[in-house]
Amino acid sequence: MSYTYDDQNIFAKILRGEIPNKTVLETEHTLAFHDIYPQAPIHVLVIPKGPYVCYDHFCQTASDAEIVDFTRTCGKVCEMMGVKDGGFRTIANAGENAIQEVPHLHFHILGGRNLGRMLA
Ligand code: D5M
Repeated sequence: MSYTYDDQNIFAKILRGEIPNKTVLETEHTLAFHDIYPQAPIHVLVIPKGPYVCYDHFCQTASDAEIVDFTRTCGKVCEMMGVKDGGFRTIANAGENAIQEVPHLHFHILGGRNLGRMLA
């Protein structure tokens, strides 16, 4: 499957500094920031800086350095936000069926409360 990246999406604008964000952690290839509509006491979004629509696009085309940096940053965010002990959930919506609203790959990291069995 091939993907077309829309550089006018809101996370592209955040990465270009055109709109503000509450940054949790920034690395060479990755940015983590607080979700504007938190669904839990801890709700952080982790995004690669490169133009990737979704996880599949990222896995297919990102460099190993970007993938390692992104993965490690997710882990560091969990540590920084103190959710490792109590537990947390990581979600990446992709495409229509998952109702992905922003077409730039993002991992949701949710924690700080009992999250129930599944998010519908
Ligand atoms: O989730 C998209 C998520 O992006 C949703 O939880 C709201 C969040 N969002 C939207 N705009 C912003 C800004 N400006 N800052 C922070 N968070 C934002 P999805 O998985 O695509 O449905």
